[in-house]
Amino acid sequence: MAHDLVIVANRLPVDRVTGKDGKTTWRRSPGGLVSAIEPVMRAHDGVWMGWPGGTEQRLRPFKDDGLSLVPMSMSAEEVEEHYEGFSNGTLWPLYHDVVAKPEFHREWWDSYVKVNQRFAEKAADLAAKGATVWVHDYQMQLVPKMLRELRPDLRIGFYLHIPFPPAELFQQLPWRRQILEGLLGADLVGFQLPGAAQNFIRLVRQRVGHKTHRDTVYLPDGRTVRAAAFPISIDAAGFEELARSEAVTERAAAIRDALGNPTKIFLGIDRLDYTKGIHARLRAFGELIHDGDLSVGDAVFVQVAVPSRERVEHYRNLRDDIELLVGRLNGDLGRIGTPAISYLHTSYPREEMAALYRVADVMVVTPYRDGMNLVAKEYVACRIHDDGALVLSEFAGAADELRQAWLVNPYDMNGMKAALLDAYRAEPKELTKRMKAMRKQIAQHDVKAWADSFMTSLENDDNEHTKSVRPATGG
Ligand code: GDG
Repeated sequence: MAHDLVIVANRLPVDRVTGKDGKTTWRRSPGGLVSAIEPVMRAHDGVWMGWPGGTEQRLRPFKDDGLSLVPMSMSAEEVEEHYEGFSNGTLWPLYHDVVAKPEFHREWWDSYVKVNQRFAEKAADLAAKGATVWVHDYQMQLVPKMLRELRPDLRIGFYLHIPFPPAELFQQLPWRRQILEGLLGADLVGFQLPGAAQNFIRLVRQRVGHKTHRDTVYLPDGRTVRAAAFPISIDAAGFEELARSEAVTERAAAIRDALGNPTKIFLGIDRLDYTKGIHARLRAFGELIHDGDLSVGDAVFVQVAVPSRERVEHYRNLRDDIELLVGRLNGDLGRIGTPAISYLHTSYPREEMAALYRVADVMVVTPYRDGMNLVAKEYVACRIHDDGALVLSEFAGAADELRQAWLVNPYDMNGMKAALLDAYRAEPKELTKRMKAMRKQIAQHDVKAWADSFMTSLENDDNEHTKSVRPATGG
């Protein structure tokens, strides 16, 4: 069946789980992307294609909770080269300020091209005449061009969930021109922040040699491509409702109790990723205790580290580093039954996340670089009593909107310690003033507003020009 809306993403919104009885079922995967796209899918009779995880080859389209899903299989070699390799070993560190050293391997690139081509062919099969195809994220940057070659009748949008780096870093990539040209197959290329869109436009002018003006690229074939910022958000009302529920309220009280009723609870929740600055924030907290500014029992740091990309060596090493630090800090600073840091390497249902957000007096989000960071926004949405402090890295996209947070530079250890202490000591009046302003921002700019604004631009922008422009040069 042909569809009016096709969502192309590396991952499906569900994970395949095998029960104790050997039966396989689908479980909705956590995360912002799923809740962001779901309403758009329902409104447009859409279909979502992506990899369900694993290496099973013969998978059929299916429905889950009313959503039409098309699983795309990947071989073990493709998982290693396309997903773990080029996507997470090359692009992820390169696009996050080279926080870790990106690796460049020609076999990884070949696999990336092959997988993108297969996804483009499938999208071309699924889309009705004149349909809209919305391609997501860094694993799929060649799909727009490949798809346009197969189906020039489609409207194609692309959205990048992670940062887009400045030219000075992007040009390290041996395949920089192919990636830029891949994205230029779209009619609209969306980024989290205006700076990322500007980086892209500048690179297209410099490296591909196309004419650009403000947010628009003028292609020699008469097409235009617009690059603009669409900051992603969360289902703010949904989170608030969950936070207000009796079950979550009770659970929040139980968590505080279990932690020994400290005066203040600090909280970090992150995928275990080297971009998130987990190590630095725990060190800052540990030093505050060591210096005598905070005391164990009075303050506790709950750090939830959600398992992520565990087959990639860098991620395994990171886990070891963090766990070594937690062990050391608890060994040096903790008392029997009262650790300084309560560390959990696990993932939780949404209800537990909401209870943690409700119980946290100081939420600490300190990435070295982050496209947006939905955790920061979820915390704000769950603060139904307009209290609590958010300590937020200025290098998270969310810092553009959440100006009333305690903004920190995660590379500045003393600055981070001062902000943690200031947030810990803040007067209730100050907390309320800041939290109210942030809650207003999140309520007005929720995920529905994000999706509507992207779709409206994609469907209504005029994508033709009559300017005479020279053919592409550059390299
Ligand atoms: C990428 C970009 C951008 C986490 N653990 C659990 C759980 N989560 C949910 C959170 C949140 C989401 O996953 C994480 O989103 P973040 O934005 O914080 O970070 P990334 O995973 O790196 O996301 C990021 C995002 O894409 C969207 O564009 O903001 O910059 O890096 O929603 O709640 N959910 C549940 N259990 C967990 O244990 N249920």
